[in-house]
Order: sequence, then C-alpha cells, then structure tokens
Amino acid sequence: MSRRSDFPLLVANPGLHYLDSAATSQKPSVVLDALRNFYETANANPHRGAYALSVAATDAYDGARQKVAGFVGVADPDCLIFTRGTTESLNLIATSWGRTNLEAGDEIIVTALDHHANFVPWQQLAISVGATLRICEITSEGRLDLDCFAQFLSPKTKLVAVGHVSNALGTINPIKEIVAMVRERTDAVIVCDGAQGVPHLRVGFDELGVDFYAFSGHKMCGPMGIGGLIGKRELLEAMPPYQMGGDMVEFVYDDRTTWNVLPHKFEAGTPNAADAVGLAAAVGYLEGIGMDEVLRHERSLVAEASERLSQIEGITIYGPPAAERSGVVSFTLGDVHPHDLATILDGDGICIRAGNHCAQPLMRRLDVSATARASFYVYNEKSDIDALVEGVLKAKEIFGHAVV
Ligand code: C6P
Repeated sequence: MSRRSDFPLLVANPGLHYLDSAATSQKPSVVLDALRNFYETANANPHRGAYALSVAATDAYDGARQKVAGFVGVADPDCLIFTRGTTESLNLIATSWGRTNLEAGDEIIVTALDHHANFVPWQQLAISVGATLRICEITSEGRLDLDCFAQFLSPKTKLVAVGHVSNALGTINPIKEIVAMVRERTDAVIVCDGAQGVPHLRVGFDELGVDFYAFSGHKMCGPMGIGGLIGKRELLEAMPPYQMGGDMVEFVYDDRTTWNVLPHKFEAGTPNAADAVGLAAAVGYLEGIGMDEVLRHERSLVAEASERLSQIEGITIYGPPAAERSGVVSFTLGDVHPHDLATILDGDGICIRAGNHCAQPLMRRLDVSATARASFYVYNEKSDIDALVEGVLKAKEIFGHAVV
C-alpha cells in the first residue's frame, strides 16, 4: 500500500526519491495538522496560566507526554523528559549524571559504531574527570565485537553508552544481551542512543533494561526540535538539573533553590508544547501502520536495494546482511567520492546522504573517509530503488575510470 499520499512534500514533488530518512523523515499531514491545530486552538504557555486557554495548552502537552511514553514503553510518563532531541538528551546525562557520579580512575565504555552524539560527550566527560574511555571495536561485518566488550567490563566500569541501531550501517545491536553482560559484572549505568531505534523498531524501555534511552522526534515523522530522554526514576530524581529557569523550581529563596518534581526539573523554560503535540500525532501515525509492519516494509526495500546494488561492478556494501539491518544501505562505488555520487543522483531527484554520517571513528575502522547512504522509511517504494539503481549506473558511466 502506498503511503506517499500521506506526505504533502512528496505529493508536491512526484519526481522526488527521498532516501535520507535516517537524517530526518518527511512529515505526514496528520502531524502538520496537529501543529496547526495546537496553535489555532490551544496556544498559551503551559503550566503558567490560571485561564482556560493555558489549561488547554497544559492538557495538550501532558497528553502528548502520555501518548509518547506509551509508544516507547515507559509506564511512568514522568520519566519521559521532553528535550530538543537525542543530542540534547545525551548531553543532559553526560553533564548532570556524569559530572556528579564519575571521578578519576572510573571507566566509560563506548563503541566504534556510534554517532558522535553518543561518543563525544563521553569522551569529553572522561577527559574532564580523569576517567578512562574504552572503545568497543566492531567485527568485519559491522557488528559490535561482544568479546571486546566483555573484556572491558570490570568493577571500574561506571557507564556504558551504546547505540540501539547504527545510523551509518543499520546494524541493530543486541541491547538485551549487552544489558545482561553489564549487569552480571558491574553496576554501571547503561545509556542507549535510540535515535535510529524508535523510528524503526518496537521499543519497550521498561523491558529493555537500560537506565537511560534517548531519541529524536524528527526521524519518526515528528517535527524537528522535539525528542525525549527516558530515565529510571531513582536516577533522574538523584540527578541535579541540567538547565535553570522557569518551571523547574519549587521554592527560590535568596540564597538557595529547591527543584520541581519530574519531569519539570529537567524542562526549564517554556516547553515546546506544539512540537510535543506534533510528535504525539506522529506516534499515532506510526501506531496506525504498526511497528512490525514498519520494519518489515523497510527490510524488504533494503534487501532488494542491497541485492540490486551488489550486482553493480565496483560497489561495496557495508554492514551486516540486509535481513539483520534496519532501513539503511551504506555503500561506495569504486573510488568515486560519495559526494560526487550524491551530486549525480541529486540531478535526478534522488536524495541520499554522503559523508562520514557523524561517525568518524567508524569510518576509520572501515578504512573509508565517507560512504553513500540510502535510507528507507514508510513512504518509500520499489520505484525509489529503481531510480537509485539507475542513478548509480549513470554515475558509474560518468566516473567509469574510478570504478575498476
Ligand atoms: N543522525 C544522520 O543522518 P539529533 O541530531 O540530536 O536529532 O540526532 C543525533 C543522532 C544521534 N544518534 C544517532 C544514531 C543518529 O543517527 C543521530 C542523527 C543523522 O544519521 C544526522 S547526523
């Protein structure tokens, strides 16, 4: 069933082949309508006014939290903090939890597969407190090397940061297995970057077993500028606020301040209520499709795209087999620079991402400076693969000398 007609931008551009949903997804009408409806019917500052319109804004914002919390499987909606997105969520943990709980001699485990947003905050935290950063290596197929991971685990391990799904390769990491390994050997806090998890997989925070989980709304049909941090209540309650300002306080004396309860303690300033409402509408849209169907659809496109691209001489595809990936195909074409390839494809209305995908440690391990990445989502169709394959063949003809 074609879902293209649900997305106004795609309807307005019938010749466009949007294959960059891992960067940001397109937005369906229901999300755009929800944003407009909020501003037309409920726009006021939540939690601040005694008048009916402010109460309507508060209700809309609180309702959005409940809806999104249900989708990501957290029974206690107050443990879902709305943030600007994954990057802000991870920086919040690194600053608030990290600087309070880590000290010289402690160890942090990150992975070579991760996005900079789940690598640099931990690297910088380690530098600032004198902790040691351990980097879990990857296998030749682009999976986490769990033997390497196991070797790093020790009583000194205080924090483990791992991605749910790799944005560059589409690798789905075995989070429950990793949690079991960590819990068996340490009492480390586990942070999971779900930027590429929530849009593509059924995520249940309470059953996953991690301590913190971060995600972005704009990659799951929601608006830009809204996302979430989920944390275990006891950890969130013990953490100091990340930002200071309105709504996150209880009492402000001349010489000290006490903090509001969760989630408000971590939501200083006027909340992004409209985008939260938009995100709740995106959740409703994805629920209407069903997350099992979302993954099935992406996988069938990824399998076909991988199969057809791999038949082109000079193509190298990175990452585990298509059946084990989410909606990403990462590849190179001989010595053709991925930026040149992306420019040729753009000439035919095909949008892919070329570059290091904010994963320079991974690119070094793959021994490339960049890859071309086609990423698929609910609105993509077989015709997008046809266009991609034709475009790559055209690029091969143009840069023939570089594809031997
Ligand atoms: N990846 C991509 O093209 P923000 O920008 O905060 O919404 O998400 C950051 C982020 C964190 N982790 C992972 C695994 C991600 O994929 C991203 C964003 C985009 O792959 C933009 S670099």
